[in-house]
Amino acid sequence: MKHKLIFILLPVSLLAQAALFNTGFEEADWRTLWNDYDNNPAGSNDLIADPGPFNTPGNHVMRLRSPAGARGGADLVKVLSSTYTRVYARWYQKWETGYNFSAGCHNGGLHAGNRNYLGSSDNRPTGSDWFSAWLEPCGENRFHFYAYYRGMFMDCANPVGSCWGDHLPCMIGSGYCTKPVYNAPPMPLPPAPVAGQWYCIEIMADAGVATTDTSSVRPQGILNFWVDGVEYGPFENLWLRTSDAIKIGILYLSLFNHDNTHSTEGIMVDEVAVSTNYIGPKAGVERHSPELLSPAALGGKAAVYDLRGRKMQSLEGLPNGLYFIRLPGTNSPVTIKRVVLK
Ligand SMILES: [Ca+2]
Repeated sequence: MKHKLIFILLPVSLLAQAALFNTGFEEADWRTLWNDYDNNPAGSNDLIADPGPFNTPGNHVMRLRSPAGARGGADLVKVLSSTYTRVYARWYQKWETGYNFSAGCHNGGLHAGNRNYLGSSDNRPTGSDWFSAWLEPCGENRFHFYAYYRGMFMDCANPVGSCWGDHLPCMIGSGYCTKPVYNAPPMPLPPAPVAGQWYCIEIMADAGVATTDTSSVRPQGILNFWVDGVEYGPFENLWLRTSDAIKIGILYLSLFNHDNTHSTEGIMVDEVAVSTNYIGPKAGVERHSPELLSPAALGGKAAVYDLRGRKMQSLEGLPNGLYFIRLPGTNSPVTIKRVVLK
């Protein structure tokens, strides 16, 4: 007997959220919401009509495209009204159909410290200047953090030699992935995005303890991320800062390409939210790939309950009906309604 599984995400973000920023790009004066020095010119930043992640008639999204035939990028910079030790940012992102994933690239994320360090590379932050955590598929195919911070260790020969950001999780081999604790966990691997499909991306950065001496003080910085409500971290005890003054204050949505090999097609973003609490996918019915949420992909991390709240021993062999899968999350586990059709 063939079983069909349908997964539906329920609106369960019930925790009070300290919203710091929200936009669905439906504001006519959208440019005034952002703080880019270049004021987001047409051609790189275009508000376009697109049904978006929820197939909504009349919806608008922001399209970011790199300048044709050249190194460069397009971005959106939001300077929050204050700075914070822990920040969550959630947005929906789609790589346009035709996007060339093999071109060298970077995407964006959260930034702490002076905004003029945005996009910096080649040098280790001192810990009293800045740190950043971008979520991207670049160089790995699968989603991972690309992070610059005081304690970065993977490919940083400073003060003599080049210095590049850490990959978390690290999936590009033992030459780069030098600390097993931060290497790809056995289950589940983050997905590899494909063009033409919307992804719900959420990242969290916690600046941790400011210290100059990690031999006596645990730095306790944390990075974590979720794709379509599934958690792929956390990455803990990172040494992100040496000064309490370095806190998270900027959302940076970005497409950057290293050279002229990139496609005309770029990325689209929509439904952006920033909070001091876990946000989760936008409330409503969403499609999830059965593959992403299969029992095998979930490993032992999910708990299954029936409609009366009774915990089930296994996903296998359940009779036809509705079940809830509780996924592990830092603050607000996502609940998935699973429909078993036989
Ligand atoms: Ca929109």
